Amino acid sequence: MNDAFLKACAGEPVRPVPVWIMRQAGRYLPEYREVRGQTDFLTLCKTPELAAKVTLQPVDILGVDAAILFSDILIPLEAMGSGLVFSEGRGPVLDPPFRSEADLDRLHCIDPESEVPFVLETIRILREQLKHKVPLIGFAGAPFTLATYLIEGGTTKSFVHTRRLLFGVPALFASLMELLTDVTIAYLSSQIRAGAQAVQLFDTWAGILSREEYGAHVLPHVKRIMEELSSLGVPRIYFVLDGCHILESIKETGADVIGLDWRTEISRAVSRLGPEVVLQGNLDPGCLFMQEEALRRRVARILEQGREARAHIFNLGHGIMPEVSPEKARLLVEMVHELSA
Ligand code: 1CP
Repeated sequence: MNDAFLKACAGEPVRPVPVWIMRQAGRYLPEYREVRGQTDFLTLCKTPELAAKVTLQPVDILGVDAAILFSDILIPLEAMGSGLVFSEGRGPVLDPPFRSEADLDRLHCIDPESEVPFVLETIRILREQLKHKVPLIGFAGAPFTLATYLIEGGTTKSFVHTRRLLFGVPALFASLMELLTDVTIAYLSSQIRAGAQAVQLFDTWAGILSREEYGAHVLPHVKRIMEELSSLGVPRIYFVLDGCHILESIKETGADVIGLDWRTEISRAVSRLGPEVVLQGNLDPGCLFMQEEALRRRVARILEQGREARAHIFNLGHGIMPEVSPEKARLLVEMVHELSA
């Protein structure tokens, strides 16, 4: 098996630098659209054979150094007792939204083996199919990011209901965060027991908070997740979008690998956090619209900065966009390998 990704996670500066792409299985791939054309998104997530099939697509088509389980961060919320639909135009809808104490009674901590068995079965199938290929990454949404979806009832730009609860009813917000932390620990532990060889915690929206608020309302929970998972022996990656202002707090979580978006320069992250950090990232997803030579220069610059860290895993700074050509994505993977060989 190609274990470059796992070595880099463990702090070994491997060459060529391993690369995978956030949201690497998805709509930019015609092969994904083909499978998705036969079924709706939730059914795809809940059918292990199909979820495994689309997980493998980017491994075979792009040549990435890791596979990431095909699922969604919102899946455990449905198992907790929330309604969940993915509507074509509006994105995810969680109904009814979480707004009061009474809403806490509708939700429970999940038993992954009985309530999301399809996720664990997908992992077992994938470990068998990936045996001679690449490692498998499991993942979950972090408590704050999950809380925003529950409270807003879906996607948002203003986060008004989340802010109203966090600042206006902090005790209730804290109870929800505690519950989501318990769920995340149970969920990721089960994924690891089923065979996930690394886990990534996605905290997409935590960057909307100030450093003070992040430290008070989010950091203790993420720290608890990292601590509880530490004995399971797999690397823990933590990704925050737009987290430049809370970088030191992100390090305090205890994650093994810190995922950066494109706004946080790798060199600056190293000078702030020290040369012992292991970093993942951080090409602007928009760079995949560049011409080949311009793209190559960007990739080379990121690889050069990555050498300042203890180890570096190449990735985009956020998910790949559906409008990107698969050929460009394949070229990116090839470039990373070539330029860092
Ligand atoms: O129509 C479709 O095919 C559904 C589109 C889609 C896909 C392909 C959704 C709905 N989720 C996914 C897969 C997915 N989501 C993966 C699969 C593995 C891979 O990376 O290949 C992963 C890791 C996620 C994670 C995820 N879902 C995050 C965190 C990462 C990030 O991008 O910030 C978030 C915030 C979600 C919520 C979600 N699910 C789907 C959509 C369109 C969204 C975003 C909605 C929003 O912007 O609020």
